[in-house]
Amino acid sequence: MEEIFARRMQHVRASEIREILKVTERPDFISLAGGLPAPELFPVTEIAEAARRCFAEDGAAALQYSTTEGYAPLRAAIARRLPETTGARPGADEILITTGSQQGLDLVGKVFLDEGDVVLCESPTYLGGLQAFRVFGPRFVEVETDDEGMIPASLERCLEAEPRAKLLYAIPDFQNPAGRTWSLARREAVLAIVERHRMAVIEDCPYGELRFSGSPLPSLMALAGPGQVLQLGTFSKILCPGLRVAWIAANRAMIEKLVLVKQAADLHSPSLNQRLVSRLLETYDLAAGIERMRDLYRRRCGAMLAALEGEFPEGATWTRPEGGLFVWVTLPEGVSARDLLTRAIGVQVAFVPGGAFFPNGGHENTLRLNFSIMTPERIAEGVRRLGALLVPAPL
Ligand code: N5F
Repeated sequence: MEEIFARRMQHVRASEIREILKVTERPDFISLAGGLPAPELFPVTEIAEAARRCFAEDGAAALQYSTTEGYAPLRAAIARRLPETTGARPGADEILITTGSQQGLDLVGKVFLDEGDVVLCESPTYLGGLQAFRVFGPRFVEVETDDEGMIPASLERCLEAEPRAKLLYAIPDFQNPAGRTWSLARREAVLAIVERHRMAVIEDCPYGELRFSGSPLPSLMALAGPGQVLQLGTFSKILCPGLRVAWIAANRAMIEKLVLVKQAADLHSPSLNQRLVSRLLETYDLAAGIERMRDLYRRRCGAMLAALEGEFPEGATWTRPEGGLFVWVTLPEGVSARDLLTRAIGVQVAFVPGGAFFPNGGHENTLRLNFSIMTPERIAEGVRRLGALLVPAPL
């Protein structure tokens, strides 16, 4: 049977996050794995009320097929919000509604990538981005990163070796998985390099609004010349992920291409969900909801950092995020995070081994810890159990 599958399926692997999620659904489990937003902050009553208004005011239209570009009032509302949230200033016709940013990544891959094309990415980078692009058979070239973000000298070296690279995939705010944020100087330096090449920057911004310390920075799209950056945004982490409402902001020429592949993918994102989010934005104070998330995640991140300080062995290091959902841990050389996960599951704790976030392998001594979904007590207990697996008998 294998021979009837497309060759591209050889590149495709299951997401380790999705696989681990299956285990962590058990209620007694301490999950430091998936980047799930805290469900206690989903505005369930307000969403129910917005749904009621959709049916009362729009009736059958909320259940009908609709345009691929997306529900016009929602596109306009997103275009109005972006100058405040990322500093980007697209028009409403430069917004395409997608079914999650995950679909945005798939559409970008379809529009830009032929087999063998080069994608430059941060090392490490979001494994769902790798999964979406991998189907199209690109080569991933990893650009080195440090606590200030992508390292310009490393990007220069990569572009000297691969001058025809097509895409630069970047998550400048509270990166997944490393939790790091690019400094303003790095944003400017990277854009200055990219401007000299015919390539597009894919700026993936699901976490930008979840800053709980430090000062906000302009996005790459806000700083770049016209047409250089496509920015992906989503309601998943600032409202709730289950509605699967997200967007791509890009110039008209790019949006037109993305619309063509979205037509083939799903015709349009769910009409009801788009109208629901649009109604919600008219009545619900989203900014206040995001403020509550920031407060909660600040406390949870603090609990995780304090627990790591107390429980993890000498030689382990970790990042100190100013926002987002993740802390990135580097264990001493030679310690395998995958082996640690096998033992951690035995004591009811899960995380994502870091190796999955490096497209070309290696870095098996790293791990991603999520702090958004568990209470501070359970975070502390989870980190304590992991520390106990590491301390007395190092792997
Ligand atoms: O599709 P959407 O808008 O919900 O978000 C996808 C997405 C896109 N880009 C980045 C950088 C992301 O971090 C995400 C979502 N990441 C979560 C994570 O844990 O890494 C997804 C967890 C849920 C899952 O895979 O089931």
